[in-house]
Amino acid sequence: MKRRDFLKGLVSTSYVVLSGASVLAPLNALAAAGAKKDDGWLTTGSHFGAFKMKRKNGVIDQVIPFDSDKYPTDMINGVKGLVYNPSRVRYPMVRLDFLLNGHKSNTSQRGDFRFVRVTWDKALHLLKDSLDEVQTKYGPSGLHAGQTGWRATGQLHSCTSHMQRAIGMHGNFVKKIGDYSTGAGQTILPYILGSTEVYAQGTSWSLILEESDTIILWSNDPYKNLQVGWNAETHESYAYLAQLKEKVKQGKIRVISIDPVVTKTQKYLGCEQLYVNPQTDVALMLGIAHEMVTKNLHDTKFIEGYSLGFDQFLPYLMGESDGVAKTPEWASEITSVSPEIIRDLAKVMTKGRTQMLMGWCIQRQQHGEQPYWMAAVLATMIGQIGLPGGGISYGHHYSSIGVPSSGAAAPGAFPRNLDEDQKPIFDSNDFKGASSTIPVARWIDSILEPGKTIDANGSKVTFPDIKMMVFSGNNPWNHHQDRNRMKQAFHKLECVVSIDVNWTATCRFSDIVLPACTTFERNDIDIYGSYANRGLLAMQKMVEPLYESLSDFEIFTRFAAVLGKEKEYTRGMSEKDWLVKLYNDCKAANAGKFEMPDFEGFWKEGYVYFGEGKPWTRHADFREDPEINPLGTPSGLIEIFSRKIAQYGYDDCPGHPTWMEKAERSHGGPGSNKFPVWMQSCHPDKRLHSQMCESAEFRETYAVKGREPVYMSPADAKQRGIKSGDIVRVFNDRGQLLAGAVVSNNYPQGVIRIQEGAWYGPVGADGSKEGGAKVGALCSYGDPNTLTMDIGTSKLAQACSAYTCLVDFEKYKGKVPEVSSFSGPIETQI
Ligand SMILES: Nc1nc2c(c(=O)[nH]1)N[C@H]1C(S)=C(S)[C@@H](COP(=O)(O)OP(=O)(O)OC[C@H]3O[C@@H](n4cnc5c(=O)[nH]c(N)nc54)[C@H](O)[C@@H]3O)O[C@H]1N2
Ligand SMILES: Nc1nc2c(c(=O)[nH]1)N[C@H]1C(S)=C(S)[C@@H](COP(=O)(O)OP(=O)(O)OC[C@H]3O[C@@H](n4cnc5c(=O)[nH]c(N)nc54)[C@H](O)[C@@H]3O)O[C@H]1N2
Ligand SMILES: [Mo]
Repeated sequence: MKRRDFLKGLVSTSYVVLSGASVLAPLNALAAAGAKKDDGWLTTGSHFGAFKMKRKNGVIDQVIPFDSDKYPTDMINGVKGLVYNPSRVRYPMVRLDFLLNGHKSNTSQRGDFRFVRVTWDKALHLLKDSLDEVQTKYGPSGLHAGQTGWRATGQLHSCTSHMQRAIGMHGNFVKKIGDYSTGAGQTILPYILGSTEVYAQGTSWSLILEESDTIILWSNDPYKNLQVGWNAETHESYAYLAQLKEKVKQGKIRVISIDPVVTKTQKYLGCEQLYVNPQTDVALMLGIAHEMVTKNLHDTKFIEGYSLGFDQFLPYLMGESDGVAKTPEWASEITSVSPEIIRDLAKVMTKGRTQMLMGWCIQRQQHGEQPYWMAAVLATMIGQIGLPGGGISYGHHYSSIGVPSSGAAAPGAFPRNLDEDQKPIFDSNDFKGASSTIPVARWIDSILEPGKTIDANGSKVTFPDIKMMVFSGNNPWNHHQDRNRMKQAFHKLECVVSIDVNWTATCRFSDIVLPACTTFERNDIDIYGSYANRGLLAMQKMVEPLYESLSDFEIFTRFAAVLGKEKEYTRGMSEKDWLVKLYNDCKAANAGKFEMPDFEGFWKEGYVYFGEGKPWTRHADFREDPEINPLGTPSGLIEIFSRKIAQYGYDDCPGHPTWMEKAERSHGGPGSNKFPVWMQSCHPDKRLHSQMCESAEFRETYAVKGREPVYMSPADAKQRGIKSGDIVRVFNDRGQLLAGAVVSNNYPQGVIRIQEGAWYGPVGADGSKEGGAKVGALCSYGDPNTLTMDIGTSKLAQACSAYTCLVDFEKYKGKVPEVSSFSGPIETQI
């Protein structure tokens, strides 16, 4: 991207994606009342990219990508629907029985949709009263406000930070460690490769394109997943994928996608597809490794010079320690990949330069640590770690990893924690013997089994007795597993608070709901290009906050005022003051290196551009000299055997990578007699998790009869008398949902996909919204987490295992209930 092209991005109006029309009438009027005069194009950033927007009659009318964005995502067509949609939270609201009975309310009514409108003042005082009650009765272990998620971009308004700083001014609370994305990977890889790897900058795409002979996409769909980024995406990675497509066509690079399903990337690149039985990749990798050793294809010099513990792993691989040689034949039985193909893979991967690109999905399953560890062992045996276009990456599908970083200093953010000299009102750190930090995906366990002690990453975690939860910028009734189990846990909570833009299921299962405005209704600044850090974007307010919604900054400034701590919270600075400060601090940090205009100049232009970074090879320094540049592992080397992990003595995560059977596995594995189908709940093509599901018109572009699609093979469909467009009931012993069938050759028999982020919309047996509160309710829209299993990956990471999940499905013959997900609460008067 040249500077000239980038500049053009801000003046062109040629690429009109959307025109006005079809917003809700009352919303229209309100927006118009609040909006300023119509002016020209404004700029903004979002997870979906950098846009320009234009208003008409006070309403956002056109949304177009920056000209420099040559690969804008389709999701730009859903952006207006993020602002104007029927699910918006319009006013502060309180659950009916909570308003009547407070902490003694009937919590089994939670989720029955009945809410009462209250004033902001009332809502914020209720929040304070609840916090007072919990801190007084239970102390900080009674409060969990530590979940995080994909809040809107923006360095100032990052909403979870606002919530945590403000709640922290009242008292301490339980926090989380890790995340749902890479929970197993980020825990195991520091032992193996010395860093989390998953969030590290990777070898530049340009070098991969120049040097690689073979690229293995392992459980990896970058063409789908690079549409969004942690910050505003430039979508430059797509230019590299386009070059890769060309090289595949010319036969210059061989790309193999190892995946149970045909991915969007595989179709785009026109590359090879290798089917593997779900959850069996470790067996496949072991089979490949066995063949490498048998044929002496592995790089013994690299193994000796750069790694530790191959000799402790070898007896397991060859079957001397457990009597089972991990031969291609053995692997074939488990994986359904033929021994010939496994042998060929061993040859192909050790001939020429091979770049392994791992996706994250295979570590979101039981024993999810193992495929990442074993993949690192394979890469070590190939011996190309630290070479351009060789070795292993765990992140090229994510947030522009592989696009060189500009090297500029990024702007700071609004502080999440208290300032050093600040103290909370309830200044206690007494967690009553329980842990103050718990693995991110184990919070429902904690609510259900307070006081229980579990193993986690070499330590013990004792579950706190959580009585109150506060959520902002994440949607746990999207992201967590097993809805019916969640309901049971929520019955035990005295108070649940949600600050969100929309009536998500999390809001509907809360007691106090506070309306936040969208990112398009406030001013902010964003990093342009996530890892590439190409520049800074002005996020210019498009319209005033709709209804009674407020920015998160404003919500928690008001709450801090209720605590008598407004000045402490804001440091006496307004939104504008903060933006200027964040900008000027960044300008000072870049002085002499990257030129930045003054704030006013930046705001007028809408962006600052830092330019391109230099191509770079991951682990090159380690390869050059492992003594001077050791890895962050205990030995400084790649640890094929980890003494530290072995010393933990975990049965589900021993000292070297190991194939272990799963609690549930399709294709002949445990549980497949009863529920023969593996459900994968991959990341959505046309959403960011649950975000944009609310965008009603856009949702209709992929929904089937108003339901979330369930993708299935022709064979499975035929066997059950199902055709595309039918409404299907998907079920197991944990739950049931309705979804709309899409029959597709991309799916093999025994595998279905329902994308995560489909809004949970439970209804009772009579089809009523109220009935949705009950355990066992039917999800009317198709949230896959109605069916997933809520167990930790292992005693090491205790991470999310959503992909260890078997189901069955049938054509739905009952009366089809209305979808309850999107219409908000049942407004009730008292
Ligand atoms: N079955 C299954 N489950 C999964 C996964 C899977 O693959 N399968 N993936 C997991 C992964 S990797 C992840 S990252 C998680 C994602 O889980 P989450 O991060 O919880 O998902 P989001 O839907 O992005 O939730 C963000 C919420 O923040 C709200 N929000 C956005 N902007 C603002 C704002 O400015 N202010 C406020 N107050 N709120 C705002 C949105 O409306 C939305 O409700 O899901 C996990 N769950
Ligand atoms: N469009 C879009 N992009 C996103 C997101 C989004 O919500 N929408 N979310 C972002 C976030 S937070 C994250 S964490 C990443 C997620 O990144 P990933 O977790 O890598 O993404 P997925 O697309 O869920 O899964 C990738 C592939 O893994 C395959 N797979 C699943 N199980 C197995 C298995 O057992 N073996 C093998 N070999 N393959 C398997 C799936 O079929 C799929 O093709 O995506 C990011 N990008
Ligand atoms: Mo994620």
